[in-house]
Amino acid sequence: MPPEDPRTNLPQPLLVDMTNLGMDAASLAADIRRHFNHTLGCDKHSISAHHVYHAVVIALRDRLMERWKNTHYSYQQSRCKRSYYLSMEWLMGRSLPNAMLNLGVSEATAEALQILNLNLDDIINYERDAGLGNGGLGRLAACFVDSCATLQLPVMGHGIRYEYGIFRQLIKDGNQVEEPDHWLVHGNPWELERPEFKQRVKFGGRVEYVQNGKSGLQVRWIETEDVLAIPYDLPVPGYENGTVNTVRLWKAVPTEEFDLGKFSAGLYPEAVAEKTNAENITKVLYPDDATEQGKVLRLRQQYFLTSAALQDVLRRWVRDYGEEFGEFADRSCFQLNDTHPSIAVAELMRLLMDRHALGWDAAWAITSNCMAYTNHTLLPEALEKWPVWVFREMLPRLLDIIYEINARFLSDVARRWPGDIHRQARMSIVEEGVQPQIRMAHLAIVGSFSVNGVAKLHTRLLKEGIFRDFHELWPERFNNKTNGVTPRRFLVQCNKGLNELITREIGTGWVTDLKQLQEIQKRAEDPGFRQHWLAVKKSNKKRLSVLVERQCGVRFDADAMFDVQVKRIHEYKRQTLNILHVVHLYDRIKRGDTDDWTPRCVLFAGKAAPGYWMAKRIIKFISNVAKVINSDPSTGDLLKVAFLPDYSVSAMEVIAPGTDLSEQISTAGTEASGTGNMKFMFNGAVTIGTLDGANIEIRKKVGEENFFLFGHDSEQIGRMRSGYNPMQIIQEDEDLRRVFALVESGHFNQFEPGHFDAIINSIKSPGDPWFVAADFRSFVDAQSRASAAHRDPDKWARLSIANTANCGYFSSDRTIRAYNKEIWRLRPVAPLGGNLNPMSESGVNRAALHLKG
Ligand code: 26V
Repeated sequence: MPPEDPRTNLPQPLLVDMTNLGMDAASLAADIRRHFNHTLGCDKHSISAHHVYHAVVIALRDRLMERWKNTHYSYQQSRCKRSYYLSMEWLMGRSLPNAMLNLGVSEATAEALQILNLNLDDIINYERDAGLGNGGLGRLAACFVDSCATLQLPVMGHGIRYEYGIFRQLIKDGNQVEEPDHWLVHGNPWELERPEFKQRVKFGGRVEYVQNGKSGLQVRWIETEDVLAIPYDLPVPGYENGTVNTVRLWKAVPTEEFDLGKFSAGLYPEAVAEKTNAENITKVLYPDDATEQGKVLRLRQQYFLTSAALQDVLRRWVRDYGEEFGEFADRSCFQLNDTHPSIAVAELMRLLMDRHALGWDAAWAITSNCMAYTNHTLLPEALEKWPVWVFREMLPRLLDIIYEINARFLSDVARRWPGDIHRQARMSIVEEGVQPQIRMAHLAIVGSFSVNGVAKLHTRLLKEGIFRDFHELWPERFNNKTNGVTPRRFLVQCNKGLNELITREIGTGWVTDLKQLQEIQKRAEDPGFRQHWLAVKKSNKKRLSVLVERQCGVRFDADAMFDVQVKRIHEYKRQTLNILHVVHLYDRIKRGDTDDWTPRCVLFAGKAAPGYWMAKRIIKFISNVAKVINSDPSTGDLLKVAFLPDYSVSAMEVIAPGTDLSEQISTAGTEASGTGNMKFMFNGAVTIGTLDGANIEIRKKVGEENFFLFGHDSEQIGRMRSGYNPMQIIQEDEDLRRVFALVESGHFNQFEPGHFDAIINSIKSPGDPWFVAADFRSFVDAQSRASAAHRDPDKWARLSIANTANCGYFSSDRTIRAYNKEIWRLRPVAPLGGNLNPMSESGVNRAALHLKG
């Protein structure tokens, strides 16, 4: 166990008189050398990439540390309102290039490494991604905290310090093979363990109600099996503004009693087994974002995170404000990233009542005024429900509270719609049935003052669809916050060429005020600028080709059109539609229909949930099609296909800059927002897409002439659900008929008969929920418009420039300003001591200048 907190006895001289560390190359080089030799104790025999990387990180971390403390002190001193972003997933990616950029020392660090004769790229590439998430929802959290720090908002993230992040994907014989991602094995120099802030989280046991003379009913949750939560803090630097916020990740460890009781009773193996039990809670990230499986361990993880986070917040509250909670809801807000942490509604009630002695009404007034819920999916199979019996065994006190919340809520519903028992059953937090279940989304909505979707269409569909009853009851609660992504990582950092070109033209203001990119729209008329633009794209395509060749052994020619679909593999995202188009192009080559051909390199990447059989079969299908096409000499340079293994945040940082055509082709009404679509747009890729999620808003901003639209819209899809006849569509479309004939002939699975029947049958089924056949024709037509446009480099340059020029709205800075204005209502707080960076405008915080926007 970590030793007890020694803070109270710290001598003053230890803390004060810190001189600020130099931000120039010489100071950095000296510190890297010192850390290498002294802190890490390396000598000429022990030189390794590992130690070099660590020495560089520690040198930068020192500089973050000063700013981290200043930020923390300024928040504390100003007694400002704070928000907490509770998320089961944090896809942070790499921290080194981000820290260099946001500290304003990218060039100085590069120079320092030159002085030391070290290679910057090698050091950057040495870092493993922090892959503590599945996809969009986890990366969104990471983009959001980047923007919060850049806007100097007092927002803290809470999550789980999984020992194993998202699995590593290998492709063997065309199939996905999963390997554990033991990302912490060599330590994580970015994290700071804070044992002094540990919390105790209870599980199991039973609830005892005792009549207590003066204070009424006293509740005791007893005979529990407790687990300790130890926080590990990650620094989140704002862009060149001196602010460093925190993402606090919790690790589960056994309590002392666990060990002592059983050890001293001679039950050594039992004691060790229980220890493992506790540690299992934060062992591994669930890699499934497709279906709710009701796994007991996952609920344990959710409660562990939520309880640790809330107790941590209340601990600080009591330290700063005492046992007085009158202003708690005015000074705290919890943003729930999907329903995963929505047990927070019941847990805050429990803590306020059982631990801080508030009555129900007071506790409810607080809870329901500081919780805010974001929904990220419309797919019914992903909506979380937990069997009541699981709750009763694992969290009996929480179940009691949920029942009470529900009883009070249902009487409100009955008052509003007397006698409408069907509505009551529909809205109830408890779904009745053979196996009653707790509907987490209903708990989240009932307990929150704000419910938001993540793109305009998504929010409208929530209000009209799955949450319709709730919207009728509380229309004012519902709001939209269209997603955004951080331009620091997904443009400045990942696309040096474009960053330099843009900055040469319009200065640096766009980095924190992305709408300024509008300025480059005019430059599209300048042939020199267009040339330059295309040259940057080409060099990024070459970088991507190197990655593809190394990983897949497929040669992509940078003169071809790079057509890219990277995202989780899911039927609704329709990688199948894309591969059918590839088969159609191949069929055209085989029948000699290649006049006015645009050479294409089609890239796929993405992980399938390990238990999602169909998604894995889709990977196999893509791989087989790729193999046949790439090895057929008649395709030559006209068509190449590759499936890049192990898609990740860092991979996207190479992929997006090298992409011409961005595939955003989900069935309309299924993709809540999408955020990959925005990363591609930043980097001058042109979208081919449906009217789904944020695509609709992207198209509106960039203009319809700069977007390749296809497919049925969500209303048409809704109407098609009855009487859908894909067989007829296939019969009547010669191209599609030929594609099916080729696939069904076994051309792509000569030695694996029947391998793709499930995929074929699903597309041919009148029950196909994703309407692949229905959108094929218009997809092919849109693709040939894209091909034609790409054959004209001038035209393509204009399309590409227009996309970057109009991407400003999709900065997560804009999204976070909206969350803050309409939900959190935080005041920005600059750190004590200002920016500390002599290289940038001294002490002036640039982001704050744009805050009004
Ligand atoms: C869902 C589930 C459901 C079953 C239980 C386990 C589990 C774990 C993760 C998820 C995440 C699915 C939700 C998600 O990632 N949604 C994506 O959120 C993005 C950010 O808002 C959005 O851009 C994507 O369109 C949406 O699919």
